[in-house]
Amino acid sequence: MPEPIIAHVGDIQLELTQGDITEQAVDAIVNAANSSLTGGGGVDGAIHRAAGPQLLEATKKIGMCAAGDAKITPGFQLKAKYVIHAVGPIYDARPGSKSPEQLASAHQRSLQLAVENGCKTVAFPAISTGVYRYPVDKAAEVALKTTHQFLSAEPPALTLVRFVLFSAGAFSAFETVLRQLAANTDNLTIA
Ligand code: AR6
Repeated sequence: MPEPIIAHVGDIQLELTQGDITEQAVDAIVNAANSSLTGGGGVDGAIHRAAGPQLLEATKKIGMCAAGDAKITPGFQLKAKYVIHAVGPIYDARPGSKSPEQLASAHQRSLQLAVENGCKTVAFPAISTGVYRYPVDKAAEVALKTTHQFLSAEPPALTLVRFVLFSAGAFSAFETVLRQLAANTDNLTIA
């Protein structure tokens, strides 16, 4: 496993690590859900298995969630206090597709929900880059730019945003984008 990459936006830590999001001891982990919020494969399946059956009961009560939006539940048996269920887009490469806006919005809504619920630390997977086929380099750009903008906009009361990348390929794609972003912005530094 590579060493985590630690960057800062002002006082807020922005981190990349390779690993399993279900094991994260943060206030909220973000799930890459689908709009029915009834569980699925990939990271969604792993989160539901680790949280236990109460999670499905909780998401069923919420009902649908549109692509680009997010909903919050308790984390039940997870170390995380909350799960934020974000729905990313199924990748559409056609010109004028809404995929980038929807992916950005899924991140922004998740960060807003984290702040509204008093979270200080939050972990994201690489939303939409599995079953939903978003190319990971493009998804990394949207995820990191949106997060950087959110953390730069106003003091959002978060102390840590961590991207937990499951594969070496995803970690390396996020690292490349983070280093480019740090080179081109004055309030993002890598330790
Ligand atoms: N920890 C961190 N990342 C993980 C883990 C894990 N335990 N397991 C997989 N990943 P995907 P999507 C990575 O397919 O593309 C589900 O069925 C994985 O390697 O989980 O947004 C939902 O119910 C990939 O990089 O989510 C939806 O129907 C990333 O998580 C649909 O898939 C996202 O892959 C959502 O598709």
